Amino acid sequence: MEKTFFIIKPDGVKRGLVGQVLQRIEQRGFQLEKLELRPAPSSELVDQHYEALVDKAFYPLIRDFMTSGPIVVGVISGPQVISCWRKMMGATRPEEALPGTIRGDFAQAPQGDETIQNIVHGSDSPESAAREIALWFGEK
Ligand code: IDP
Ligand code: MG
Repeated sequence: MEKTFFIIKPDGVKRGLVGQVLQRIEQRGFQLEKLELRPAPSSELVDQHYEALVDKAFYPLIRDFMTSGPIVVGVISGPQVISCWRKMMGATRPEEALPGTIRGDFAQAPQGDETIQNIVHGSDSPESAAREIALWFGEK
């Protein structure tokens, strides 16, 4: 069965949205394979997770945001779970995310800086899912 990796980012945990995000996963019928509350992740781990973005000018904002507090990490499985979870998350930018999506219903538009606080992460391909599951749940 297809698997994907997800994160409830620091804004989602801080704002008390863990239950509502997990409820959507369960309501959709996806199987929870792994689920953990973790302390704020290290910069090193976040850099590895976002290895494709570390050279972008805005990357320091992502690192500061992702290391700013506890997160929930998990693995879910189900038919076409990778693309379905990304549809459930909605567009990257809160102001573009449609109502009915997690980001469209819960993410607040940016106030002040260019940080995009958008509640959730989901792997974008089978290769990313395998890499991210190994990174966050694999043997050290
Ligand atoms: P995704 O989370 O929808 O897959 P990606 O393009 O993979 O979006 O970017 C990863 C994360 O990096 C986003 O969710 C967002 O938090 C942050 N991010 C992406 N683009 C920007 C940007 O232009 N400015 C600030 N943060 C960004
Ligand atoms: Mg992405």
